[in-house]
Amino acid sequence: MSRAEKPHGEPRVGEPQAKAAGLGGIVAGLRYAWGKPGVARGSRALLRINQVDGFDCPGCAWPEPDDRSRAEFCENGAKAVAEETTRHHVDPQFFATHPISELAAWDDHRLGRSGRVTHPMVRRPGSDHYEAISWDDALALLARGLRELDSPDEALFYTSGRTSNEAAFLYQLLARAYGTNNLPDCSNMCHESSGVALAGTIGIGKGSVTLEDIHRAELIVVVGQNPGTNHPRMLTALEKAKRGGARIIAVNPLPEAGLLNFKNPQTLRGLAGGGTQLTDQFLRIRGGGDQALFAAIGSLLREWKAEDRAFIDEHTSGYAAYAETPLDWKAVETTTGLTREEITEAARAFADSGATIVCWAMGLTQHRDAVATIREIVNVQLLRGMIGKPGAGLCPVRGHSNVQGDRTMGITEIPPPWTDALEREFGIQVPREPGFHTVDAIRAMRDGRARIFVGLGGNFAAAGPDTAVVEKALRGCDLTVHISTTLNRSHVVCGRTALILPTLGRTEHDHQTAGPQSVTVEDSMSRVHASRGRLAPASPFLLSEVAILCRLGRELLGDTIPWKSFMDDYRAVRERIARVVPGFDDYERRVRGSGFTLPHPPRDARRFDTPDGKARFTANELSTIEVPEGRLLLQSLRSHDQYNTTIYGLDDRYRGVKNGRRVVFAHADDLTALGVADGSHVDLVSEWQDGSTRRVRDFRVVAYPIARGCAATYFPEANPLVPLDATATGSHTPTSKAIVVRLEPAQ
Ligand SMILES: Nc1nc2c(c(=O)[nH]1)N[C@H]1C(S)=C(S)[C@@H](COP(=O)(O)OP(=O)(O)OC[C@H]3O[C@@H](n4cnc5c(=O)[nH]c(N)nc54)[C@H](O)[C@@H]3O)O[C@H]1N2
Ligand SMILES: Nc1nc2c(c(=O)[nH]1)N[C@H]1C(S)=C(S)[C@@H](COP(=O)(O)OP(=O)(O)OC[C@H]3O[C@@H](n4cnc5c(=O)[nH]c(N)nc54)[C@H](O)[C@@H]3O)O[C@H]1N2
Ligand code: SF4
Ligand SMILES: [Mo]
Repeated sequence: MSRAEKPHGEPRVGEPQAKAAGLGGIVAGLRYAWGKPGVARGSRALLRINQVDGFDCPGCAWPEPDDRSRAEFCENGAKAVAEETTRHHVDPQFFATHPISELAAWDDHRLGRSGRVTHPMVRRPGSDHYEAISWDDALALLARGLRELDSPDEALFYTSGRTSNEAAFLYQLLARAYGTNNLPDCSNMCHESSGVALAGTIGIGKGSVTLEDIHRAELIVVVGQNPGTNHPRMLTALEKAKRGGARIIAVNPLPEAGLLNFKNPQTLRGLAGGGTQLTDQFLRIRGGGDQALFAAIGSLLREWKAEDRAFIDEHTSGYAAYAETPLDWKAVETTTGLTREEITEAARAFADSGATIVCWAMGLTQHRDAVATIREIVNVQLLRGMIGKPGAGLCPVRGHSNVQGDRTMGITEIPPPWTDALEREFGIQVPREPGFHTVDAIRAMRDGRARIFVGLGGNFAAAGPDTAVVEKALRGCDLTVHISTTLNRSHVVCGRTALILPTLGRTEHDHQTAGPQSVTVEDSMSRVHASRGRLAPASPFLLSEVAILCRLGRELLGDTIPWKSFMDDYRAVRERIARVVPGFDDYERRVRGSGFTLPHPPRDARRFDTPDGKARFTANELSTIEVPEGRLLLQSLRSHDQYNTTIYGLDDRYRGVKNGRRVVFAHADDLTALGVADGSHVDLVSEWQDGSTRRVRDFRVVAYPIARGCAATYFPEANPLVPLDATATGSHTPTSKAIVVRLEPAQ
């Protein structure tokens, strides 16, 4: 076992909450924010979140409304800011005290809580300690390593979704000018399935709704998403829609607090009152059942002749083949765990609605058949003509605050459509073969085909699947480099030589030769706006992401690309983005104020950039995940007290868990059938189709109102259970929501 096991004593389990947020939520956020950085720094930071002249919340990618109230943030935004503005520092003395081998045994909570890295650090071959290094030496070491590789394809350039547009654009430019498309990113583990399904059907891999559409919808279906924890301000938008008469359906194996009832902390009524009952119908679906659900809804809509014929005839192709797909109700009921009546009621709501939005997140994308599932959602929306219509559309709700922008800026292993323009603009040659996505990047390191790993943010060691394989892969590298804010596991599961390059966070003042700098980001609804940090940096030795990349670019590639001018004034970067990336004309001017929304042809004009110019219906074979007798389908999800691999605390308030993360939720009847007692301790053993098993130890069993046949535990503790080869068809996303496990008495 490479991770410290059972460090926190016994978790306490109480009743799950039926309501999200309210005063409790905001107090929890503020206590967290103010406890850490001190009242003045914390409140100053919070007042600047999501304001027109402030910084973009580093939390999630949910958009800001135009009428921003003064306190436009949520509990988790406050926690994300507190994490960045912490007064805990990881300095050279820290590393002198704690050898790497010791730190590798700490859990993610303890590592993250150690705080902000203050100096560039190097671990030299054979040493068990990081030591301080100058920026010049660190970047020269990295450039030398890259130059000495046999091929640029032996280097990996990973990105996590907090990186700004400017840094993302320069990073892909640097990787491609150097000669590789090896740009794996967190999207590969996140919404890739959405991108693939949407690009193949509506011709663009992004959602088709704006925040205004959510407010105007008649029906909103929230599938495989837990907004109360992960996109808290989405509840405000749902509440507004609800007040306007919208109906809301939630589809989830768990009755998540925020989906059922919401107390809006931004209003007096929400602070004191009983809150809004959000959900009209809750479908407690079996994990992986969503493809069948939407196939059945589509079938009913066709049977009822509830289609929008004019839309189908004018804007779509493939209807005939889709309409011929047979539906086996028995299989639908088994796969979904829902009754025909429940599904019919939901289909009625689709038939009755003149403006429907379907929202989804990881509960759909991290399944083997994720792409087919999302295509079935597209089918249903096409049937009813729900694209390019106010109050209607497709809404994949993105995770990291700029993950969508990073993709727009070319962070993908596939050369972007504007590669020719990139080549012309910078006089470079870009290889046309795709590079490695995340899972292939792990394979390449494992097999010695990749030798240098560079991470622009993120925590690859903890976020990736099959932890034992990932850790070995990273340790096998000649060099691992992390451009990071806070300490994390990937710093201590490192290559023979390793660098930590500490960088500014969103909240911090970024001063360059031309003066204070802003960066820009894109939210989940394609709105691009500026973000400017205001606080003093955590340490005088930090460089911005842009500065680090420009200094590396100069060192590695010389001044054929004007790195120095980019670093001095980010407007020069935006000027280039405007010339290369479609939709960014007049970037500098338009991004001021509350920003601008990028073009989206299906949303704006019912135009579909597919080969035949039509939105495509697809016929998808219905497949189900086989869960053998005596096994459960385990999903790994987020607690209320974490941001991905950053563990803020050990409680999961809404689900009634305190002081512990090693818990596994399962239905009481399943536990009885398995002979496992509520409160007992088990090992989780995953079974993969090649006969291999993987084990994590000592999880406290929690009887929970989850769908039958399913179980849930937290990410990243569950990651060792996900086999590297268990990926979604078509998108290569690890199937973190569908792991076949057996429970064994804790050893
Ligand atoms: N506070 C906070 N905010 C975050 C994050 C965080 O860690 N903390 N992470 C950010 C990131 S990167 C992302 S991608 C998003 C993630 O946002 P979510 O997707 O909401 O995150 P998860 O916790 O993975 O929750 C998945 C939800 O899907 C449900 N689910 C699981 N399997 C199925 C299924 O088969 N069918 C259906 N219908 N539902 C299913 C789960 O029960 C759970 O409610 O949040 C972002 N925002
Ligand atoms: N089992 C399982 N695995 C999963 C998931 C799951 O649901 N289940 N979810 C997947 C998903 S959706 C995602 S998105 C990935 C997340 O994978 P990653 O994006 O790799 O992980 P994060 O935990 O978001 O990265 C956190 C680290 O980023 C650094 N950081 C924070 N802010 C900044 C910044 O402004 N700049 C820079 N340079 N660094 C910064 C900090 O050092 C912090 O430790 O995990 C995936 N893995
Ligand atoms: S909803 Fe997301 S972006 Fe908005 S304040 Fe909360 S964490 Fe930040
Ligand atoms: Mo994500």
